[in-house]
Amino acid sequence: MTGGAATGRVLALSGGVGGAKLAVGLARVVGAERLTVVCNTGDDFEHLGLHISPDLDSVMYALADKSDAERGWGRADEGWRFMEALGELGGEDWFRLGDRDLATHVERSRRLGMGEALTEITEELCRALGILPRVAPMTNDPVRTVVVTESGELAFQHYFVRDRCVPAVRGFRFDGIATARPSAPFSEALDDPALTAIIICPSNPFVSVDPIFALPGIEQRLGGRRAPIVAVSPIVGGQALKGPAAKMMAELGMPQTALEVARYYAGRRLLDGLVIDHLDAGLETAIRDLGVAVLVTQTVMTSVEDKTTLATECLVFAAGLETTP
Ligand code: FO1
Repeated sequence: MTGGAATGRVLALSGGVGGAKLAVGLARVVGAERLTVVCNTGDDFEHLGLHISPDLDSVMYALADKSDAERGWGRADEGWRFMEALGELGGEDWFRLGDRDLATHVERSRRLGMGEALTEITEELCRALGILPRVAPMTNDPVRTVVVTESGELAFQHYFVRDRCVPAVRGFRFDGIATARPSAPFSEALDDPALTAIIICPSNPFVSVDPIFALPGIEQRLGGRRAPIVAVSPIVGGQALKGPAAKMMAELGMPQTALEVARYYAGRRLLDGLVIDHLDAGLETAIRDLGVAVLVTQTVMTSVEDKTTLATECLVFAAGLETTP
């Protein structure tokens, strides 16, 4: 690795499954004390009397090497006896909480109920799980993503899990965003003079990254940044690697391409460089024409080596980018 990225601090902005994969690579490359991973909390919801933070969970389990590789969410070596028993009782079983995973939600909810902040609870859960990089919610304040669909408004997890992303999307709303304040670790990372790269993980731009950008003051603070912003496209060859990003783009009347991802972020001056897959190499010139630098590489992460390689490439790429605040 070259330049500041080898010594400076790195801020990663992440949603759930895809973001968690790159976070694992960054954690191996950057060094724990120099990495902060800020997670979307727009997906959070209250369910069965518990507070669930799906993106924090996905990132924590991935960094602790406890996530289920096939599902991408939840814990490996999981049991489902709680869900079976809940189903027998006629309870709500569309959102699957594994027996081990349940412990996280119970403990987090207990502490929230005692008045502790999500940031501190996350820090302690991370400590207990042996996670060294700083993992933080984007805010301690409640923000809830609402998906506006052709069949009405749906709370995010109802749209995503219960209704399996079937209703056509018309737009999004982040309830609570106007009064939400960035968490202390997020603010500290942004203000850190040693910050050398901001990495937008390959997460859904509309429902994973936008809630983070929509926090009051964040876009302006990013506009005055010194550190370059590099995003990894979550769209590869016209498909989302995971989740409904491509389907959402089509329903919103946007072409389902990495070029459109570049336009989406760069239109708000929130992008200096985009990492795209070899499959999308044909879009390189068009993305450069937007004033966005491009790195073409393998972005599909299957093995730990893929995650580490992509993380290294993102940081080297960022180190080579000039920014004009
Ligand atoms: N995703 C699903 O598709 N089905 C589930 O039943 C489900 C349960 C679940 C429980 C805890 C948790 O932390 C995440 C869970 N997820 C589930 C994943 C989650 O809903 C999404 O991946 C994210 O919200 C999108 O980033």
